[in-house]
Amino acid sequence: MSKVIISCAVTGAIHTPSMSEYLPLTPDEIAEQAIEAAEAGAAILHLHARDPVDGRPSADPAVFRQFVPRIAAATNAVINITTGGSIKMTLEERLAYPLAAGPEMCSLNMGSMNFSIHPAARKIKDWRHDWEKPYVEGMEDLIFRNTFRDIKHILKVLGEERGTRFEFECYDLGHLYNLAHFVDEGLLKPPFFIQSIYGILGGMGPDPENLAIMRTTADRLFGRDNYMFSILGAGRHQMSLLTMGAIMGGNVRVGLEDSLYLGKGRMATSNAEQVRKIRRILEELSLEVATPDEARSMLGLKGPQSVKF
Ligand code: KMH
Ligand code: ZN
Repeated sequence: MSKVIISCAVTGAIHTPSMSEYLPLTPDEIAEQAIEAAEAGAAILHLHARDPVDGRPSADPAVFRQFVPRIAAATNAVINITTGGSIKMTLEERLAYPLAAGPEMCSLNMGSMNFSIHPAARKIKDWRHDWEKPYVEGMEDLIFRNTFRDIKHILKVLGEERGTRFEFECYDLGHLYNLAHFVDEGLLKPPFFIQSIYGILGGMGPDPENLAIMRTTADRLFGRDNYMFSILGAGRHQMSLLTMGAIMGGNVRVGLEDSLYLGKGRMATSNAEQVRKIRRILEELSLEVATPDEARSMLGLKGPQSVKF
């Protein structure tokens, strides 16, 4: 069994400030929690930005630059910048900072889809900011756009032109076939880092059986040696699906982007708390956690030298 890569998705663009007091919003909070998560064992940090004034998702390179350089200076973790941004952003907005920075890794979403947490709005009684309620409820009528041409464009301008490699975010079985299409087009080099995602409303559900379907399909499409399997379980499904995925030989992704909880009825007070919990589980299973440099060699990353954070 090779070592297990722990990714941590620190803040995202889905949860809003009123959903958890622990969700990092400002550049200081994002930097502090990302550094703490790396110190706890996260080898990859998946990063979004938020407006420092009111915590709404932001794609502004000037905001990213208020925390990404600090994280890069304080840790050796792989910095993975989202190209997903928020469901309301244009592709041009989503790519602004990744194109300027040319990171070792970016996320790449493998298909257009419905992507929503609008039912969560019913649980919030008083919202901290005016933007939150319409943002969350508005997801019900939005499409998270990732056309074949969008994906081809990202592979070219980030992959080919900047040496960036990708966390391929696959929310459904069909997304694996989309990935295989780009392999057939000769636009991708293995190993492919497949982030299989369960429990997002609009994607496949959090049934354990789905991990086996994704794993066997990826084996058939790519060959076991040509991809690294990782598991992202949304919300309350996070730790159980990650545990199962690790036993299957997969890697794991935690973080408050994906779940605000540490366990049943218990809010996570930080990203690092979730990293420490999955690390305990992995080590109890006699699995070793990969260092950032081990993750780099497992994934064929270029190293941080040429990155312009
Ligand atoms: N915020 C979601 C709509 C990614 O980072 O690439 C998309 C997302 C995936 O967070
Ligand atoms: Zn993300």
